[in-house]
Order: sequence, then C-alpha cells, then structure tokens
Amino acid sequence: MRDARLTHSFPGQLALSIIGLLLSAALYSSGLWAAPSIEVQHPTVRAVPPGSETTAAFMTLYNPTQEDRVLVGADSDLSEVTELHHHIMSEGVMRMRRLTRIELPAGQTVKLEPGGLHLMLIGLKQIPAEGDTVQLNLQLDNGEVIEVLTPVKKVSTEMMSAHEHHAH
Ligand SMILES: [Cu+2]
Repeated sequence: MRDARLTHSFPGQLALSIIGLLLSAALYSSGLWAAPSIEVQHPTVRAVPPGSETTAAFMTLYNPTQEDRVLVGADSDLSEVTELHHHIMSEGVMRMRRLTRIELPAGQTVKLEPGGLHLMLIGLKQIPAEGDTVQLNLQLDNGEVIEVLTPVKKVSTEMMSAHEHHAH
C-alpha cells in the first residue's frame, strides 16, 4: 500500500480504497483479473501557478470490453480530494457540477477535457509544475483501481474562467 492512501484525510474514502484493494486482490487470486478494463489515453494534469488550491486532470477513457463500466471515484497523491466534475451552462454561465459517476459504455470512448468532464484536484499538497508526474487512481464500479502516472502539462486556458467560478 502506498503512502498516498495512508495519508488520505478522509476515513470513508480510505475505507473504500481498502475495500477496492481487497477486491482487486480477490480478483487477482481468483484468476478473473485480466488487463485493466479501461484504457487511459493522453492523461494530463494542468500546470497551475503558485498559490493555486485546485487543478484539473483530463484524459480519454476507452472501454474496449463488452461490458459497461462506471468511473465511481478517483484519488491522487497531489491533492487532499479528487472529485469527478462536469461543466454545465446555467443561465448563460458555465458552472462546474460534481458527479458521483461517469458512465463508460462498452466499446465507447469518453473524453475528459477542458470545458467538459474532468477530474478536479482540490487541496493541492504541492503546486504541479510542467514536467512533474502525478499518480491518479481511478476507481471503477467493479472494484478495479487503475493507476495512471500522469504528466503535468500546460493546458489551453480558454476554459480557465469557468474553473474560477467554482459554483458548487
Ligand atoms: Cu471542476
């Protein structure tokens, strides 16, 4: 088990992480485990300026299997909390909304990208700078946890203002 999990400040999430790990172990030992059921492409954490308290992560998630999957949570070694977010237009203003799940239908590709779905990293333990690597752990509805070593990059800021509204 990694330190990032042990130092997680939310006991409930820690418990869920442990359950996830136990399920993973059970699946491994039962031989049911194959390759990760979701392929992660182009993962990126947005580089942010000093003093920032949040950043976002983007990626493309492809489900090559015949079974629908659901992304039900995430955590990272960079932030206290990692939430699933979406942007919605509300009364002409782009706002972020927290999601409890992101559907990953069989055979389909789901994009997490600026202005749309994203992972929100809240309570940064350090400022992610270009060239850094962040470990993201994606939790799926089948108990699987996908570890994604994610490079920090500058991301087009056209949607930055939407992030700054922070209407949760
Ligand atoms: Cu967000």
